[in-house]
Amino acid sequence: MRLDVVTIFPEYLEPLNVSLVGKARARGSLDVHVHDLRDWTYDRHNTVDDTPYGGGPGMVMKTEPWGEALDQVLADGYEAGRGAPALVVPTPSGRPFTQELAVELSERPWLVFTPARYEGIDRRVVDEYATRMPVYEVSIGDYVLAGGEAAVLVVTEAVARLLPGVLGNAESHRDDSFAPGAMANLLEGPVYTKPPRWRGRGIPDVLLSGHHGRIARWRRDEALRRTTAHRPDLIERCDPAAFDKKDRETLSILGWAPEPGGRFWRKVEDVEE
Ligand code: JDQ
Repeated sequence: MRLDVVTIFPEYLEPLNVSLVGKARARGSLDVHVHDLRDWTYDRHNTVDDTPYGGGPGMVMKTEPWGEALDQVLADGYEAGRGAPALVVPTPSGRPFTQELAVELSERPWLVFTPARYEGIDRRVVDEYATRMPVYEVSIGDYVLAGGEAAVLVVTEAVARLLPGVLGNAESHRDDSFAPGAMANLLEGPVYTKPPRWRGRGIPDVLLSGHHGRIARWRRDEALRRTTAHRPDLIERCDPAAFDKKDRETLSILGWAPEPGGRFWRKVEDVEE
């Protein structure tokens, strides 16, 4: 997979050289190129921003440097015979970046990222490239960053670990929470390793019991406990068929009961407390 990133802070993308993404690059599964947007400015001050039409605070990134940068990055890629590019535009007003979208992006041969600063990029730039290629405007969460670079690192790491051969076998065959199509998207419960006693704290007995069935049940119950506590929305949108008899028992102990349609809904008694 080829990745191009156009930014006014190329040094912010240095982490792409290390760890998982760095290994993927070293192995040849990933070819990353970071470009300085200011290389496509021609005035003395390398201007990339200007005041917003309609007034208001802050500055907006100008059309021309983005247009020239993207035209060249795209032309170079087409010349090298790469597949169809997709543009990935981090923005707080984008569609939520999910594991499902990470899988979709990981199946593309070539991603071009446009992390902005200030109040974002003049809208005409996205509108223009959207006539030529798929454009993904993505938000990595409901909080406000100062620019898109951190979002590029997040998206890149989520995508890179899905590329064939990037993770070791042990890691790659685990079934992730949030894997699309998983029956129940539950959060994972706690994990433990040696030593068996640390600062007076032991390991749950069941994990030392050797009873694989009981261990699996305990893990499932812990997953249900964590999910109801931190992400009740995941329980509410679950297919009721995802819960077996024991799951229902556990959910009931946690204060959840099925509504008439079968979906799980928090018990009224708990809401009123
Ligand atoms: C940019 C900004 C508009 C703040 C400029 C470029 N999930 C997520 N949060 N924040 C971003 C993404 C993000 C992405 C790119 C960005 C923020 N800013 C600052 C722009 C309104 C508020």
